Amino acid sequence: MSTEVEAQIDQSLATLRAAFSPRFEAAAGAGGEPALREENAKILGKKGELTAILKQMGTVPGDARKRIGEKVNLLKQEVEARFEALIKTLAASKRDAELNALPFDLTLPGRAPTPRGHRHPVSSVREEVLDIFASLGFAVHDGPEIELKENNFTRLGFPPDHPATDMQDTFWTTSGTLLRTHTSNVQVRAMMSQKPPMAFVAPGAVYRRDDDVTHSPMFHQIEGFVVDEKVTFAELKGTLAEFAERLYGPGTPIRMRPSYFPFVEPGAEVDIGCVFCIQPSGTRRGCSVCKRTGWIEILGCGMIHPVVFEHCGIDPERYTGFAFGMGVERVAMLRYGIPDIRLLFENDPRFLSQF
Ligand code: FA5
Repeated sequence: MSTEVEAQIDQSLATLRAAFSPRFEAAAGAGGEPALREENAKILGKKGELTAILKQMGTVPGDARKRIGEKVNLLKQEVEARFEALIKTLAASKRDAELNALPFDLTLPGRAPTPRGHRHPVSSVREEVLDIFASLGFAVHDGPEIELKENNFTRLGFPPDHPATDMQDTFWTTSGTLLRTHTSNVQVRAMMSQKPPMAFVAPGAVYRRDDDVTHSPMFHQIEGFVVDEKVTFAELKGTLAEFAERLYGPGTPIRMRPSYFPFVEPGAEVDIGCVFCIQPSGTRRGCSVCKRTGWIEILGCGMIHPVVFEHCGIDPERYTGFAFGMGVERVAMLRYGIPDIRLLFENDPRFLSQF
């Protein structure tokens, strides 16, 4: 009886051994991985064929059971190994198919590259100007846009009803503060909070009731100032001449015309040789931009007035200093040949994309 069972089990094992691999291959070929797994479960699963054979083992006597047990285990290992190998083959061929498939349609028309953003011309010019002054030893100083009347006007020597206060036509807030009309407020704040020597540039937005092709109600200035013992007008001129050459090119001349600002004495306006009508010979013909003069004004400057030093707690007997202030939009307009300041604030991509 037991030999009969043993022979029967042997037979079943032999049949299964001959069949499992072709069955796996057929299943994988027809239905891929899911079919292969299903076929595997039919053999090795809880109700699988090999499991059923194992259950018959109980009826086999001791020494035969050991022999058959070994055979069953061996076959189980063969089935598992074949199954794993086929799973790997399927995964590899799936990946090959993915890699070989064209990921895009070569016949589609190309897509134009997305245009890259870039700095606004006012920002580029501001950075350029600050870089030049940084290389000349100036540090950057910040100041507030909402300011006290004292720092914007009084300490700078504007008498209460001075026409300059009117001239600058200020935006006042309801609480009695104002939107600064120039970056000269930073001079005051720096001198009140620290001791000389100092060399600063102060960039920022300023506000005035102005609105035409060369004037905007909000624009940007860069203030520069140096305070130390024995600072001279010659140093002011040398600094600005160096700045003009670096910004507008070698050989760009500057000239200084006497001018009045309450916070400097002497005061001057600085013109640069017109960059639009310069001839190869270096002479300037005169054009509509420079109003036929060959010169364009770029900034105001002067030696800091002793009264300003007094108002800020700095000894005017010991210290002298110079200051200058330029309009960044004005510098940008000259740099890029922009005829109307309002173009700089409209944010029209057709305009901005040209820079
Ligand atoms: C001043 O604002 C002085 N604080 C400059 C200064 C500083 C003088 C230190 C002496 C010592 P002014 O008002 O001229 O000066 O303005 C300076 C520059 O700002 C002008 O040269 C011009 O380029 C620019 N600017 C003036 N008003 C406007 C405006 N409404 N829109 C655009 N730019 C302007």
